[in-house]
Amino acid sequence: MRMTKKFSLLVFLVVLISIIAVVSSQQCNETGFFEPRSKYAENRLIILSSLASNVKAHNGFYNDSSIGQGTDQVFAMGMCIEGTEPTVCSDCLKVAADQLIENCPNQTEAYTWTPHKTLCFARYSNSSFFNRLATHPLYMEHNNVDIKANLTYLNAIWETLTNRMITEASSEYSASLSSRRYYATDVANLTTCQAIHALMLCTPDLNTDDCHKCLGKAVSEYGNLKTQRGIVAWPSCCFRWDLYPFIGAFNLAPPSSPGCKKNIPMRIIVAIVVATGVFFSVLSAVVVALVCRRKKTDPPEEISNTNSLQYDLKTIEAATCTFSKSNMLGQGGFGEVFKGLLEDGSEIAVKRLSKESAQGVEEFKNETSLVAKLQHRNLVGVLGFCTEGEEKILVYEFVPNKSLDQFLFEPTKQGQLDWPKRYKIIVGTARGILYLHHDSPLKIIHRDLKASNILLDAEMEPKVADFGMARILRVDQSRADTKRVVGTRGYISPEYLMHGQFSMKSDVYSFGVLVLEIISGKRNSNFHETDDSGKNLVTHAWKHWRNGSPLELVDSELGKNYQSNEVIRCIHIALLCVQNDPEQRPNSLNVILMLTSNSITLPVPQSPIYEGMEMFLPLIKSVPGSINDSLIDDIVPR
Ligand SMILES: *[C@@H]1O[C@H](CO)[C@@H](O)[C@H](O)[C@H]1NC(C)=O
Ligand SMILES: *[C@@H]1O[C@H](CO)[C@@H](O)[C@H](O)[C@H]1NC(C)=O
Ligand SMILES: *[C@@H]1O[C@H](CO)[C@@H](O)[C@H](O)[C@H]1NC(C)=O
Ligand SMILES: *[C@@H]1O[C@H](CO)[C@@H](O)[C@H](O)[C@H]1NC(C)=O
Ligand SMILES: *[C@@H]1O[C@H](CO)[C@@H](O)[C@H](O)[C@H]1NC(C)=O
Ligand SMILES: CC(=O)N[C@H]1CO[C@H](CO)[C@@H](O)[C@@H]1O
Repeated sequence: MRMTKKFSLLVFLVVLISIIAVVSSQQCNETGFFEPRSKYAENRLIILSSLASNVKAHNGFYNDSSIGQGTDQVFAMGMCIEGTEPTVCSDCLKVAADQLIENCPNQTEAYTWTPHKTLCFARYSNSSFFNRLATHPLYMEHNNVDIKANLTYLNAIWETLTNRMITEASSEYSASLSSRRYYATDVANLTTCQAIHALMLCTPDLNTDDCHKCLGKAVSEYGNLKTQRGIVAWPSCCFRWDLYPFIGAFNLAPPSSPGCKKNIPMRIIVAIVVATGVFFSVLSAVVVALVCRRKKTDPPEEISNTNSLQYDLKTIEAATCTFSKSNMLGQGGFGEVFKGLLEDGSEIAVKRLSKESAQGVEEFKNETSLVAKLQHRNLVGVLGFCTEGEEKILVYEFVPNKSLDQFLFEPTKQGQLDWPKRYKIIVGTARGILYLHHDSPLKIIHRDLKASNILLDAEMEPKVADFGMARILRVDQSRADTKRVVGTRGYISPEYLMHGQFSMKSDVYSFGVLVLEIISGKRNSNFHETDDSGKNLVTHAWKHWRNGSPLELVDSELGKNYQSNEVIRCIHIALLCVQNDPEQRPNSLNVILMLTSNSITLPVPQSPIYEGMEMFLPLIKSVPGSINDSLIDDIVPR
């Protein structure tokens, strides 16, 4: 009984998502426009409104030129992929026609390939286009995530697959059943649990040669980019691929490998809804309200709530190709991080914790469930966990754009960070920290804020990663184990480094360092200025501040393209954050206020230089491991 209810909720969510996630691949021809109340406008509406029922009545393909005369005549075509059920086909064409009417309000010509429960096609024009190859305008869409594979190998697989499919799709032989349909679907294995699924389709009015040409052009248009999913289309043909089977073409057939068990956690679905925007967050609020209401009337559901955060190891292994090297994103402080792809197509990041953590399984589950409740647009979302045998794994939302350090300190990428983007990253990061310190139910001290822990999403919005690890790994919250300082060289506040004392003010210190790095484009940890006796970026910034030349600090990559008062204010705030005395540093709420309101007068910063620091520097320098990312684990304070 309970299973049925849960299942129906899941179905409801899936339906909800398929309704809201209709992606349209339509192109309005910007070469000609008609008048709003013309005869042509009227005829177009008539022909598009009846297209769905006409295609349904004509076995999945229909063309029409019977409406209007002369300059008012409208030519239209509609079709679904081979074998689509008539009602599914007509539903798809309704969506397609609606989108053409809505998105191409006055264009004389347009087409669309609409993936809605199947793939369907609609096109109209004021001149006859039947039997004619048309490769304008182009529609192309792909995600920005590359297929992770050996490139030589991938190119070979891709070429074999697409050539095979073009031949298949454009041959008369594939023209089957009731009418000629140039159609092919195919799969090419990449690894034991990854395969490229692809579809090719031409409109049936073309001849074989034109279909062949059209598909060849679509494949070469996409070129050597190899992203995980995408679509390239023209008015005459369409090429679509994905690492997973997609609706319509593969009818959501069981996945190619038996090891890849289907298991879509509810939270992922909710997460997708949330990620889709403000409108959808309202919807998800409804969903959450539904779930919560159900929980109240149905107490045993509470237990399965923790379970819904739990992933089986099988699912994680399938998603990451059993933690393959090609899926590895990096080595974090607490274990390796992998990119994963779930079967519903959603992307995750998986942190496989090092086995040494002595944490008990129940504690781990409880703490992770608590940390998973922390949700903010400037935090990387925790989706769940997996514990089986020796494994302890955290599952995170996948953030596409890599980490801040990879932009900030890479000569080839620095140019992408103009001042408005850097400013947005500073403010967003501060908001994330404010949430952790003040607004979240747990009041978390991050303890390891640094550029590599700030991830950037597709809009370059920063998301703080790796928070709550002290809780999850059961490190004492109020005082560091005096033998173990967790943190990264260059970002650790003096009192933490020297005495193992940490507080929210140590995070504020790290934030200050981060801001100086964002402004200067230089790392605090391996900062070298030949003419400067100060050993690091903080003292360098302080020196320029005192000399009245703060703008000397600014990354030369920015040239003169920044607002100097905004930059100076940020440097000022950063210097307040790195003051030696933790009491003097602002808290994160003040940091946000100072960043966002110019009417607040900033206090005069005190020196960041810790008297004992100089003598400590040789020791810090001798910390083994990589300069950039090493965790200082075993500095024993004197
Ligand atoms: C179709 O419309 C375009 C502009 O809207 C016009 O230039 C062209 O002459 C029209 N063609 C026909 C056959 O009516
Ligand atoms: C087409 O419609 C858009 C808005 O719907 C309008 O801005 C544009 O001027 C129109 N173009 C012509 C040529 O009528
Ligand atoms: C768009 O316009 C171009 C050039 O006029 C033409 O070749 C093409 O067939 C048109 N596409 C559609 C969808 O009508
Ligand atoms: C990539 O694959 C090709 C062919 O399968 C192989 O010859 C080559 O050594 C591989 N390269 C790497 C870096 O693994
Ligand atoms: C692809 O992989 C699946 C499952 O691993 C296997 O059943 C199938 O035969 C493979 N196909 C090819 C062409 O190797
Ligand atoms: C199925 C169908 O209606 N086919 C027509 C499409 O248009 C061409 C050109 O006008 C006709 O010859 C077909 O009969």
